[in-house]
Amino acid sequence: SGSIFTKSPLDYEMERSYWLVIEASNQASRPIGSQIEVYVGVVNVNDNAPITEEMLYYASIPENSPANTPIITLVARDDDDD
Ligand SMILES: [Ca+2]
Ligand SMILES: [Ca+2]
Ligand SMILES: [Ca+2]
Repeated sequence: SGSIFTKSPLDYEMERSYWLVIEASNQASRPIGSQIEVYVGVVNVNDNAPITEEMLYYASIPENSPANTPIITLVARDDDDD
């Protein structure tokens, strides 16, 4: 038996999956072994904050403005794929 561990943190945005070739053999003087492939999928987590063009936005709106009055439009990019 054996277990597979990560050597370092994985990054979904860099590599989404791995095909590993696992080889096992006995300890005979003439070892007999075989291989199997293992698919490892990396699950995306929300590890990137959104990036906007400005660090800070100021907006103003007249009091008593009706509901659904647009206040500000900004564009953000997020390095988390999907
Ligand atoms: Ca990442
Ligand atoms: Ca994110
Ligand atoms: Ca991510």
